[in-house]
Amino acid sequence: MINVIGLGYIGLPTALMMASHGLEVVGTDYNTDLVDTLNSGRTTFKEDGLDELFAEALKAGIKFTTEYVRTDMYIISVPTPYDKFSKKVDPGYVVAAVKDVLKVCPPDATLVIESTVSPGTIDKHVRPVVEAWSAETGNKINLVHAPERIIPGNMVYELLHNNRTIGADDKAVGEEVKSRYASFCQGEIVVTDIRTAEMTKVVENTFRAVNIAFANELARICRHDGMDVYEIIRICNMHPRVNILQPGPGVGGHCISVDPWFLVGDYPSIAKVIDESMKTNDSQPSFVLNRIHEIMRENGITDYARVGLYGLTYKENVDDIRESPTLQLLEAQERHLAKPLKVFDPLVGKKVVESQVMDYDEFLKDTDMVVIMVKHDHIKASWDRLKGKVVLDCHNICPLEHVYHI
Ligand code: SAJ
Repeated sequence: MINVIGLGYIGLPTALMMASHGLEVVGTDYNTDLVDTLNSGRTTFKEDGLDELFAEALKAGIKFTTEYVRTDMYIISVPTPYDKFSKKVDPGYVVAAVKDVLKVCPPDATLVIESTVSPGTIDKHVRPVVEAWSAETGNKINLVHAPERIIPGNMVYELLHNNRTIGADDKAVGEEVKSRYASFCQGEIVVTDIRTAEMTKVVENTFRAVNIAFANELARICRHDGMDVYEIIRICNMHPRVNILQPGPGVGGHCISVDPWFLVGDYPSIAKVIDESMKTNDSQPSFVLNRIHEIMRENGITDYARVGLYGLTYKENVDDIRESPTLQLLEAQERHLAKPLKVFDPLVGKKVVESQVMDYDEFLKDTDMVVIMVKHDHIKASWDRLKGKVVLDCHNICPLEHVYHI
């Protein structure tokens, strides 16, 4: 049996996937509301295919509880926030979960950490806890790191098809864990050591962050001299060895806007390119704010109440608002003591910021300028609604005439 600890964006789909592929799974989370919701037959966030997977897992007998279960394998997928000041990973939740597992697990159990951690975190923060337990009890436990790779918006597909990395102290244990993941994962599963697995995960997200920062910097260069950054990137990407990502209003989510900071925090005098890239991405919402001011001035719009931000989530077609560029923009605006711009997001059903409007009609009413912060399918379905308005399109998706870009 597998006990999955932490039923958030990664833990829940992983638990469901394993259960629906014949493994006996118990999902544990200390959040009673979340466990109650799951036990009442509802999922806790929106994701393509998740409800169907949930139904299959329920049929297969998955259980949800706030208790830790005595079993031979645990998967820990709890949050690993970072300290905004030191830029270092905060392993507090992982360490707490490991301590709780150690209270109930049998000897020789396998403890798989899925949460993203910076290289060395397991040796520095988890291993001492495990070794102290071993010294006290005379028992052994197997440590493994199996970082997830799935992208919100396409999680179910990617869980099935992505290649995976498993880092283990002991190759045989790594192979055993691999066989459990192979119950559902059709991709290649590489077994390596823990430190390498930790590093690859952070490096993958850093690669993407640096590439996005490059695109954002190009957008600024092109804005400065009136060039079309999208056309330039499109043409460059026709070169067989060039693949530049797209500029946008900023980088959000809990991965690409967070993980690269771990490297900056741990290697401040070495990780220069990464540091500058992260600063570029983090300042992108302020760059958009400046564009809003410029465009308002150009169009004689003086009243901020007539400008609306479309999109509050960190990217398209997800309901996740963590580190969202729109929230970053509103924060930057607040620093200038300005009244917050109104915001609408069709995927965010409850009010998370004061200036949020819950209805699209109401949002468009009395709005002269719309800033497309997120490219949800929802806005693409009705471009006519924006006709006659000034549009700042941060994603180059709007087909209307006379649209502004970043
Ligand atoms: N973004 C751009 N320009 C682009 C692509 C993305 O500005 O060309 C922005 C998005 O709008 C968003 C942010 O970057 O705000 C991140 O979005 P994303 O779709 O690139 O990635 P995430 O954070 O949803 O998921 C990433 C994925 N990592 C990689 O692609 C290397 C995913 O595979 C990881 O599992 C996930 O991080 C994670 O959990 O670490």
